[in-house]
Amino acid sequence: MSSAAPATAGSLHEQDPDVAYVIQREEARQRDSVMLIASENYASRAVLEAQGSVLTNKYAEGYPGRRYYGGCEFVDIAENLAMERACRLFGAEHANVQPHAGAQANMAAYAALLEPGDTVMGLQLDQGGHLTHGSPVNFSSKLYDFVSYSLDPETELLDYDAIERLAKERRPKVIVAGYTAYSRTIDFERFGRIAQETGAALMVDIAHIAGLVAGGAHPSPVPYADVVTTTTHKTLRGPRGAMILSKEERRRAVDRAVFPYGQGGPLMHAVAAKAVCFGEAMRPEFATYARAVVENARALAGALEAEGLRIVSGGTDNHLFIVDLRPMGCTGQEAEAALERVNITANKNAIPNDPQPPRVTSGLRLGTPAITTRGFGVEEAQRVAGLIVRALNHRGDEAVEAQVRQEVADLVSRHPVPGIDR
Ligand code: DSN
Repeated sequence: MSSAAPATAGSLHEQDPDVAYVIQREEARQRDSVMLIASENYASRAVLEAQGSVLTNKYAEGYPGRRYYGGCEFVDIAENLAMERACRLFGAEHANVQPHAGAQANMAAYAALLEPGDTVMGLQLDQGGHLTHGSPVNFSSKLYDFVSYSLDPETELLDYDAIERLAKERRPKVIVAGYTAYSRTIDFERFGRIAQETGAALMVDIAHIAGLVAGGAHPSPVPYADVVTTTTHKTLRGPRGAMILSKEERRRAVDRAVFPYGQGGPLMHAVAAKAVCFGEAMRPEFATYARAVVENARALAGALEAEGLRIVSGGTDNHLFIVDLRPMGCTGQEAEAALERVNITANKNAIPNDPQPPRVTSGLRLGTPAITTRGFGVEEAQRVAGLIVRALNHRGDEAVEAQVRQEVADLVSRHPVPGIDR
């Protein structure tokens, strides 16, 4: 008797060895390298399990208790858990946990606060902003009239007086704060005052620092911002995805801007994994983790500076910093490739007012969320600095690169990765 059931009963390894191979090799790459990409982290086994669950099979357009599909009683529990935990974790009045990614969260936040053509202020991309903060190649600048603010060229810090002057002159409807490559504490209270005095709404994108905010290692924008967007997979150490926090009065506008304006069916497996992540971030050990991320970033930056490299703005208060490679006669592109050869993963990054084009750059962005998750402390961070300097100073010297690769292997072998090594 023939069966209509598809022949898909086997494990991934049995059914599709090609894809199984990719996953196995990527696991090994993540385990065997020193991951210094500031926006990456290692999610826990529990987060991975929730995200890899049968919840991926479920359609749930709408919101808990108000769905367009039957059978939502269990995914409703997951979404309510995620919303309640997000609100408790960040002290927020409302959380929308459906955005698929940071760009979608920002698109929805703009839609909730703006009409097409309205004026918005955001930090220039090459100074540490984000594509969705008004880059000419992104929807944000096509839909809205973006006015960019920049860093003080001398100090490479946010210049709040200049931001206030620009806001008074241009009267934006929204001011965007929160960045992808800014290593200093952001004064959200001052941003709140500027927004209030100029009649703007304040939107803060904490995609990078959300875990530090949750863990008390960076001040929170929630008391001052109308809307806060974040991804959930960076310092927050959850599944790939995003969310929007807002005041209660913005709930309806935010929810409608996510669904039905910008998205269809939510990814309920990701929503459940976000609930797991928020639960983990509420534990006391997460605050210890957040502090350690910052300590490690300071140790790494300090050790590189001691070796003669220039750190943009002179240091870091958070999980990342930008190294100006010009004193080494090296571009960001060359540095990224040289580090990759010794199993240290980082990304090239523009320094403020970079003379090099974006594909080349004069800088490297380094971050410590992932190495801290696997248990590196200050001593290991300083050791990593030494390895980076050796790899860059001797780039192309195969013997030195082999030695550095061996030292990287020794270092990572002593620090198992949660979610990969059991
Ligand atoms: N791509 C992210 C980062 O690396 O900072 C921002 O979206």
